[in-house]
Amino acid sequence: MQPKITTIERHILEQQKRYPNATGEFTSLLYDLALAAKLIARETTRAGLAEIIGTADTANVYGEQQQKLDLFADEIIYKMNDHTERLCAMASEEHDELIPIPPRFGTGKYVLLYDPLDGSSNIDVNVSVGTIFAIHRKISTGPRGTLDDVLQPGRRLVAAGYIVYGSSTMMVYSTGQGVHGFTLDPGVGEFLLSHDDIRIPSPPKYYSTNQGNEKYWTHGVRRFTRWLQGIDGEGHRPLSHRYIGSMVSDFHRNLLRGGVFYYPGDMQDPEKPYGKMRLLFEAQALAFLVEQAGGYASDGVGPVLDIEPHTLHQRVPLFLGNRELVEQAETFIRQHDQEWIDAYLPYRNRQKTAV
Ligand code: P6P
Repeated sequence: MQPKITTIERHILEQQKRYPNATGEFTSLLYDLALAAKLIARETTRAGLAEIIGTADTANVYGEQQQKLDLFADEIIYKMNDHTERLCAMASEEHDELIPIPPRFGTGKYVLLYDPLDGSSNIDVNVSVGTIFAIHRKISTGPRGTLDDVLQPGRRLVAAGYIVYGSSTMMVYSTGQGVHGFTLDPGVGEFLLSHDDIRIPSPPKYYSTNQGNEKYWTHGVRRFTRWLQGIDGEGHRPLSHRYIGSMVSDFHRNLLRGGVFYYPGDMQDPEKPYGKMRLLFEAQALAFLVEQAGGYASDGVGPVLDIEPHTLHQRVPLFLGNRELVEQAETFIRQHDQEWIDAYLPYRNRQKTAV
């Protein structure tokens, strides 16, 4: 007997029925993201053939060379949402500033934050990449969105998700009712439910981190890594190391098999103890998802979802995965890394600024 076939559109509609006063705006916003995902998937799978491969002659706010596909994905998501009157503003990892809704269009009650193509430096070597998105409710009182609508803690997110463009294209999202995964059937161009109500499994199997940075790591992070490897006796059952260099892919594998992804802060430059990950465009969305799946996300000090953002491109150290693993990281850091904590807290607790 054929299992029930559920498209992402039907699943989103069924989720909406749980919110009696939902107006459908939110549902349509998720539809539009699914459509954007299909358009981006089409380009990423032909990147090797199209003129779209390779680097653009621009860099983003982090000084990172932008890939042509970064800009393509960014444009697709923007054009899909700039006129729908569901958003009051957007924010993208590829844009220095808040992205306003063009004055000729009305605005809505949500704000969309997104990393259009995470891990895009892997495109040219055919390694899977992903899109990350997060949706907050508008909280500012004026007609147009402001930074206040974007600089909200992850605990207030109404939805988050990612698309992973891998051996198959999958869209994984949550509206706070569990985490659900859909696989794109390219034959019909539909995302079909393939992973209903994902829960991060235990015991975990993998740890994912760039061990090339070990020389910069704090003592507590080194202890945590040896613990994961089962070294020094009292360690955890040894986990296997898997690191793709594309966080969405590493996160997706660990979500389905159990494990931890971490990109810690370090003291290589005591002025920059905050690591590499972006709080608003990467960490909040994945933290929301992993907690919805029974896991936990920390910056090494406490929950990522409780961090009060102060700037649009704020960085954050990130430990993401099975709760028992992430909490162990916090314990080792608390025991051994007071110097790093003292260097990081002033950045973490900085007051909001315009940029
Ligand atoms: P590194 C990609 O640029 C990214 O933001 C994540 O997707 C990935 O996990 C990480 O950076 C890779 O960084 O320093 O290990 O190359």
